Amino acid sequence: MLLLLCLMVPLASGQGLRYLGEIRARQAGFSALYEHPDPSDPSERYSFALSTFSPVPLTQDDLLWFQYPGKYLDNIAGMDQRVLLSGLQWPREPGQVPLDVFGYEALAQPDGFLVPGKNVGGVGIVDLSDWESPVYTDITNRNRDDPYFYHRVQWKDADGDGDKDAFTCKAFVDGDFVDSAFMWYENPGGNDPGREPDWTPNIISSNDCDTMTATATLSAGGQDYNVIFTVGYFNDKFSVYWTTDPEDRWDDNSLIESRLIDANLPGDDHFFDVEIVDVNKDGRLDLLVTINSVTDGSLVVYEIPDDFRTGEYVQHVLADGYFSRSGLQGGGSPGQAMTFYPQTSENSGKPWILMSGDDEGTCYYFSPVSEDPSSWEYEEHLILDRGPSNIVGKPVVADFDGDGYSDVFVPLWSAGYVQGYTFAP
Ligand SMILES: [Ca+2]
Ligand SMILES: [Ca+2]
Ligand SMILES: [Ca+2]
Repeated sequence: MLLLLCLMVPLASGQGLRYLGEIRARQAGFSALYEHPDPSDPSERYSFALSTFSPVPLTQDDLLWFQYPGKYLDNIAGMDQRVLLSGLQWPREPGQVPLDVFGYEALAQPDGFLVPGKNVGGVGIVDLSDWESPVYTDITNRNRDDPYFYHRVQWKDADGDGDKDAFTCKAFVDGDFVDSAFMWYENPGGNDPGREPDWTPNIISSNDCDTMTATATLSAGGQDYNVIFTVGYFNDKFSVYWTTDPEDRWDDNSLIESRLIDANLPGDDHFFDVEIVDVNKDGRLDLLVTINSVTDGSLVVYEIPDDFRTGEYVQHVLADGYFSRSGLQGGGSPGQAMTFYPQTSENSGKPWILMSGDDEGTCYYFSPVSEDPSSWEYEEHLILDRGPSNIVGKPVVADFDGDGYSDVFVPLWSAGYVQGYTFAP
């Protein structure tokens, strides 16, 4: 018991990161940075959304909103926390919708997950043009067919009509049975497509991607391609998709190609998430990937070859040995990882990495040991350890108050808090 009480206090936060405090937030899951257009004050540049969820069937969940948290770094418990939406079904990662999609500020909120009674998901658009009364519209029509869940949306014009369509992956999982699709929903255009339900679905492929995606522009054979990397957590596949259409259209499947990058994970390991970033600062983009596992999860990099279509993706393990302590079936570690700079103006060197331990109940950051591009060595810093039976959600990092130092918020799902940290001295 004493040990547990000790663990309730954040452990030594590693050099440079300072604990600020915590605020109550029940079942805090995925947080998502939101950048306000044209802020008048540096502390009003960022807010963050936070999905919360209960796995209990037939309950309903909230999407929370933290308005200008940079104004509250000296009073984390007093942060401006609001319920943006209620009535969701196990919501996954919220995402800011680019302003040019609808012409107003909006979030995409995918929802639904494994448990019967909560597995009928969709993708909702949250119209934020009136902050006092957000309007939710399901563009996927969750009652159309089987109970699919959704995790993330990318915005890209698939059919060349000038409006951006919603690329996503959906999955239906029942025991060992998986049915999933990489697909896009066609933006219907017109006056206000963000208020139009039931966009037309277009399936690109089945049983490859089921959860996360990331986009990049890559050159190969003297040509630029806007590519989409896809994660198959349940399918155990990690792939890249591109179109050979000269106008970058994705509405003819015969012109879409894909390449399986890796499908050789051992045992109960699963691809979790990917960020596309030049990790080792050699001038070439890399894939920062977390591999979630019950027993030996890892943080890895795949170097993107000169030709992403044909070359070899060389893997480097940055850190490993993470394991689930939640006691939950299907639990694994680590969760998601993202790059950042502790001082936002000093961004010429290798980026640092923030990583959630997920079912390990931890959160970490990693600093590069060397600026040598051939070095993949990192020093691991433990930010917090809530002990066994704890799950930590997706953190968010940015300079929220505009003082030049990055600040970090970590959702503690089981404990029901969001903790704040800063790299400011
Ligand atoms: Ca379109
Ligand atoms: Ca690189
Ligand atoms: Ca700051």
